[in-house]
Amino acid sequence: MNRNDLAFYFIMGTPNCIEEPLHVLEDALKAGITIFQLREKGEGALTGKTLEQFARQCQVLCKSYNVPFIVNDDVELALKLHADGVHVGQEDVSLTEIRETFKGRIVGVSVHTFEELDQAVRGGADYVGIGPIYETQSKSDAKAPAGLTFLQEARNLYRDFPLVAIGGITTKNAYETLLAGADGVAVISEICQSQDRQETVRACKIQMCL
Ligand code: TZP
Ligand code: MG
Repeated sequence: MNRNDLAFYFIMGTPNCIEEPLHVLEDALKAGITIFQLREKGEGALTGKTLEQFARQCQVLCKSYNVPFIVNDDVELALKLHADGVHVGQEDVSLTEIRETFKGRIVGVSVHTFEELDQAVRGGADYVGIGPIYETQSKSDAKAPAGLTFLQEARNLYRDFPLVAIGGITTKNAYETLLAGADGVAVISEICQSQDRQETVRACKIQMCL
């Protein structure tokens, strides 16, 4: 994968949005997100055919902006849609099971410990998500905020492995995660809850010197 694509990682599902989800995504794309993950979770989340249809619409939008389209958790959907990649957590299907299937495509893994990080790197993940760095409202089963320490330590251990900071990332704190060693930030609510999404993405990118 192109590591620079991780610089501004937008994650969204319909339950995260206060306005029409496809408008939310298009605003984020217009303003310059570099990769997108469909994470359809929580109350009112789409399922089945409706989810597939929505996912396809997101995919078409991403393609038109030349932005990679990643599917969270749902490996079958990712395969069916020929998504650019898949992102899995520790409770999802194992990396060993999917690495071969997603050959040449992006596989991301969420990690919280050195052991998980080590397994992801050895198992051939393309990047890992590290978080929550700060307090988040967007993940019901989120672990306690870890601050920047684990991210810094991960960077010291793996000088050259793609790391993405996630959890409570805002325009104000995005840059410090880059200083701590992240290649990029993954953001849900800062964009989805914004009254001016394009401005939020642009402001965040300026803060990160992107
Ligand atoms: N994984 C760790 S924190 C988190 C996920 C999916 C949620 C991030 O959302 P927000 O709104 O940017 O804090
Ligand atoms: Mg998961």
